[in-house]
Amino acid sequence: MNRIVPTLAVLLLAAGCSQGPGATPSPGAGGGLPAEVMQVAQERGLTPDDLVAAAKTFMPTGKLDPYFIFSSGGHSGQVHVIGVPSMRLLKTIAVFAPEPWQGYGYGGGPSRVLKEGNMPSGKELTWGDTHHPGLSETKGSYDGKFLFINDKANARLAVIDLRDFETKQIVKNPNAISDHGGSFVTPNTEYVIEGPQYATPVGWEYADIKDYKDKYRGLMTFWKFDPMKGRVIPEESFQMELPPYWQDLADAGKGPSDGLIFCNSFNSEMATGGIESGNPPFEAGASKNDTDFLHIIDWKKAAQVANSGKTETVNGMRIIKLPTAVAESLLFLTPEPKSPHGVDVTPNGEFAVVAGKLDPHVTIFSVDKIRKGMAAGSQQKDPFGIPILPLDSTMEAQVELGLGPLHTVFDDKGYAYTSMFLDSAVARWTLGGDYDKLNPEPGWTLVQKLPVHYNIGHIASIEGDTATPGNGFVVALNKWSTDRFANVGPLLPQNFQLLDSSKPGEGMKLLFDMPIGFAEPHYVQVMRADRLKPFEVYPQVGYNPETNQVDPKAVTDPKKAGIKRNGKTVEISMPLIRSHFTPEHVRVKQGDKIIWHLTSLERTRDATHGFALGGYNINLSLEPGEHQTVEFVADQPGIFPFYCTEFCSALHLEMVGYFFVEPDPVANK
Ligand code: RUQ
Ligand code: CUA
Repeated sequence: MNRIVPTLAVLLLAAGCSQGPGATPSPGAGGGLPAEVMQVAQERGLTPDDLVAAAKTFMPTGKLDPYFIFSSGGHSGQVHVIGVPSMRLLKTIAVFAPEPWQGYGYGGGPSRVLKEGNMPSGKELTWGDTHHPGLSETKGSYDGKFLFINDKANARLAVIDLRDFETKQIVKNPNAISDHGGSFVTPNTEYVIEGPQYATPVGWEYADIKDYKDKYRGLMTFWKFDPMKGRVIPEESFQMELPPYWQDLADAGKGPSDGLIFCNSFNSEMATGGIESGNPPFEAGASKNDTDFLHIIDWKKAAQVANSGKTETVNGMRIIKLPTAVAESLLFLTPEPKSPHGVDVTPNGEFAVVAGKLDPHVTIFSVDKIRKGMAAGSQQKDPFGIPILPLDSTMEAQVELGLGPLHTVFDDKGYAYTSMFLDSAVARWTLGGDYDKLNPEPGWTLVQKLPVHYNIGHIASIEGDTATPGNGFVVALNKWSTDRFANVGPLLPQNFQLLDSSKPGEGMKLLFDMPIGFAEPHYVQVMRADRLKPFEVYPQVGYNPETNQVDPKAVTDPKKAGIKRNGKTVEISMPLIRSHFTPEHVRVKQGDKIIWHLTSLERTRDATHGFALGGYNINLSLEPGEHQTVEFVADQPGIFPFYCTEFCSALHLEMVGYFFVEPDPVANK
């Protein structure tokens, strides 16, 4: 054996993967470690670091991950739930796109949820570009109750209930078509914020691009959230007009910055493109100036102004117009280095960290200085009359990190972690101010840069965007994976890399690569698993996840199963339990309106049934206790078996029935 063996043994022992009490390993060469470990390491060419990484991430069967990643699914329109540190995919939640496994969008309640998100014109939308998941918060910490996510392509917001991990509501922004700076919540989830991206005329007005400055606007939406109902209340929500500067990411203040929202912009030049007509292309026009504007919005005051009626209602939504926002001192600007991307508030709420794609620094703004500037006002104004607080009056520090800093998260040891897109690295640096004492290095200092593979976008740490971050792990969300995985053709997966950040002195280490073969996740949040208390089965038989109540039409008593005809409407009441639907013969006539109530009587965990009706594009997932109603017109005559799509028992294949649609002789003449 070569000299790697004793090193491995020591490392494995240190990592706690020697035999525990009760274990009966075979005696091996490595100080009590099974000889097989050494042999495998030799055969596979594993380094000591590899073995430690494996020991830190391996999750034995039946053991549970202590953290959950809630990941945007990018333009798959979904959300993914992943365990940390095992990086096992636990669930995909359908949000903006139909998904048959969950019976999402194939009849039943979820189809209604999807429909709510259609365009105001009625145009159907069946995909979304999810960017930023936002977990609900109480006092600035995740409370494990709800998850929100935005759709950048169509300006929509979805509400997911973490009791059953299902999408309950999609709201279409009534006045905008593009969003980005959301979703994120105010510290007690009073509002869910949906910030804008590409400016357009408000509320589907048509205006030529030559009227850009006068007619195009950014629009920040404050969706009022009712935690008891678990729904956004559009009537109590409001919007605020912003200048057409292409607002980007945003974050809500907390602690001393509670009440404020910070929002970047990257086209304060108001470039309007048109390369084909000899104009500077957007990429040049929108990055001409050395600085753009960090927007500071007083949302608490804005809510008061909205509620006092100083708004204009457009398409049912109250809007604080830009002149009102200026007159009421709701909006301030301060310059920030050119083409910024992320703005992230430190856990103590004292600083906002801005990372500029084209600037090698992170710029740290002091909330105290900003508040003083807001109180004093400024003679300097932008073309819309918005006061500009000079950069030297609001900035606290700058830290030079390298190329392409994008986003920053934090831990409980006074460190910040910034993703470096162009460098393909994660930069760890120290926070100053009150954080200065927490770690050995002086404040505002770069301490490590760890290469990642490759082109990192967002970054996440344990609850690292809250008032109470943890520590131990950082996740790098890499856009490119290039050579990290086996070739699966020219469309490559993204790469989530798990980093060990638990030992500052030793620096961060790479632990694990997880291929993400389902569109580009932008942001993720990592939450402690013990904050969640999801249902194991629905709490009562007949529970309708759409309403979070027992459905009045639920068939909780098998004796009430049956078929009722009323004119041309046929109502079917169908309970299901292993391994039958009752009734098994459903006879209707072509052209009948069908209202089909299905109730799972199961109380056993994981005893899910499906309900598939071939030829009618219907497929439901009925979890234990769940009730759903499907409505459709029996417009195709014929004999259609309906069957269960989950292998639920030994007699699963027998869980079937026939839907007889008797032809209408007149219609078929
Ligand atoms: S944004 S990295 Cu929505 Cu950074 Cu994608
Ligand atoms: Cu029920 Cu298969």
